[in-house]
Amino acid sequence: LKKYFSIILFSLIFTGFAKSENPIMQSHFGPDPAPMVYKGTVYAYVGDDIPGTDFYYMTKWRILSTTDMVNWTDHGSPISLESFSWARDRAWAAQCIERNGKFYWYICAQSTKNDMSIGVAVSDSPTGPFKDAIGKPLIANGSWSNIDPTVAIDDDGQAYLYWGNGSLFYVKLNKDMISYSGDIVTVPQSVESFGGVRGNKSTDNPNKDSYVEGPWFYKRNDIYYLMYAGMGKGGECLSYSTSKSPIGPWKYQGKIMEDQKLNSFTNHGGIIDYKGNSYLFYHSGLLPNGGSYGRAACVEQFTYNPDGTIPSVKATKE
Ligand code: FUB
Repeated sequence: LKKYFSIILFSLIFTGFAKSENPIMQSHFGPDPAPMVYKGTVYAYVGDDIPGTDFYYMTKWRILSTTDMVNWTDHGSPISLESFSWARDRAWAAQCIERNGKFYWYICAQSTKNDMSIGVAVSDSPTGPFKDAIGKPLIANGSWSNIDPTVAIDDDGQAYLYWGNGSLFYVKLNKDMISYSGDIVTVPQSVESFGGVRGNKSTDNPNKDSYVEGPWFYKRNDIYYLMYAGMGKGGECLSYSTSKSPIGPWKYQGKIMEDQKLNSFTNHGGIIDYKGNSYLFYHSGLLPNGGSYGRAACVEQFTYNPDGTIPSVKATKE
């Protein structure tokens, strides 16, 4: 009996009570975390901030993984700007998704044509090797708004790619995940859908919020969610809207994570369910030498309210 008691106590201490340390990777900066659950493992696709820079001059992306939300394995940097012949700078936020055994990693970068474009790399494994799937951008139209792709596949097999800074866009991806059909749609923004309209001074903005960037699109229990970076008092907060349809109309639901002065102007998040729990990923500038251009991925566990709304989540600093 004593032996079993010790085993249970040991398990509780090292699993039940164990908590991920924030940031989840301490050896490198890794902002804009995009979690993906695949076959019992959580993968976090992140960027790579360069200490000492004064802008988001990033050159590569990294992958981490875990099976217990505590111990993270660093899989290094399987793709960089060099992986895309059309990319020249600003290796910004990205997200990976699996379809039919292939992994599609949607990235954005400044292109040689001097705009922000969205590309896609493909692999047979969640950790690579990845290669540019089409040899050119998937979304490119001379705009600087084409950043922060987020992707999800609906129950009927239709995949949607959302993205955008300031404006929010989506397209319906084809089954091959590397092309799309139909026009790029600009999502209408209003107080009802996103809490406010950025830059529109004539708009009443009772929630002091608005869509800025960093969308995270997913479906859970028949509710479609769009989490995104909204504008807080001195930096970005994480806000969200919901819909009964993958293409809206969206209903503003409030802030998930306030602008908590995490030593970073931006915030950028992702949400997953894993082993019966729900997790919010975000980033902070709290690593030594960190800041707005030295950000690292963090995670908090949370519980959805019974009606599917998301409670306010506080960032923990360790
Ligand atoms: O990491 C570069 C940019 O900062 C991202 O694309 C934005 O979402 C913001 O986090």
